[in-house]
Amino acid sequence: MPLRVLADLPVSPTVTQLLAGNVQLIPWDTRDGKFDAIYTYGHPKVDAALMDQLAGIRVISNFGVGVDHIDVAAATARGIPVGNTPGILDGATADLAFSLILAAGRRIVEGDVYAKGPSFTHYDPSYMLGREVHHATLGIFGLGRIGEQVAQRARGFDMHVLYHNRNRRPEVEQRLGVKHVSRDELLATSDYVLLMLPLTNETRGMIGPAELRQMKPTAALINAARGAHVDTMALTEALSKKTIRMAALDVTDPEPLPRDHSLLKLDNVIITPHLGSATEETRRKMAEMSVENLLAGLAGKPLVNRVGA
Ligand code: 8YV
Repeated sequence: MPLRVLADLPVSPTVTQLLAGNVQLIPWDTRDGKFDAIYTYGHPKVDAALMDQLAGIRVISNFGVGVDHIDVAAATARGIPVGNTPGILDGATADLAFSLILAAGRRIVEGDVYAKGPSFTHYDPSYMLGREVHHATLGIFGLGRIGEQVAQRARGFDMHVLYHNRNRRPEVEQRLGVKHVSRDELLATSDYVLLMLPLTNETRGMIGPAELRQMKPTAALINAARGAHVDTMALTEALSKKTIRMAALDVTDPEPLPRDHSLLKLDNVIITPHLGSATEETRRKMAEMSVENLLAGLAGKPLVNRVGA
């Protein structure tokens, strides 16, 4: 009998190809019969109740590094290893985060729409003035693997880089010339506030009305991590009232936003549809690593990358 893996279908053709008929992927809403594993491609919720319903599964493999949609503690308590894909997507995600910084500073998206639209009939040097990126201050919440790569890119733009982490990283401070500051100082002094940290109970809702009020009126909020770090209504209000200048978001809460959400009507927000790691090269590596994790777990072998190991 083929191994049965619950998966939020459709997965990419690359994943299907790599599985090469070794396992049968079963649609997410199916719950009958015996299951051997769970494969999460988007971010379907995997909680203790699901694990108990599918008793006997040997592994949960996630396509991606963030596992906030999976109750890892519940999996560990049940002896189920959870696999993810760290490391391989850092460069792509840092590229995307940096492109959001540039787009927010230099009004790239708005400029594109204008240049292609009916109103652009006359060049005017006084329109669409942006804010500089070079020599500006970038404040990174979450100087992990990806945050560090953003800091490295920021050096090439002569930016002053501040960061706030639970744990300081003296080696990175020295190597990249970044400065550890308090949460309050980061918010109050940064021209670009970048969220680049995992979603946990501590970080959920970390940017609310009070934090937005602490930011400079000229500042931009950049989120390339998880939408739920930010209170969406508070951000919508801050952008409408222009208490901050701009937001550039690769993630939202909820994701996607309802199509009639008021945030979508504002012209001082840029939203990309969770493209952080979406390059051909990185997606291929993510497919390979997540499939390796899945097959290892099914075979009762150690995962290539096990969360919390
Ligand atoms: C993925 C991500 O696109 O790795 C993550 O945590 O958010 C993204 O890189 C996503 O997980 C795929 O669903």
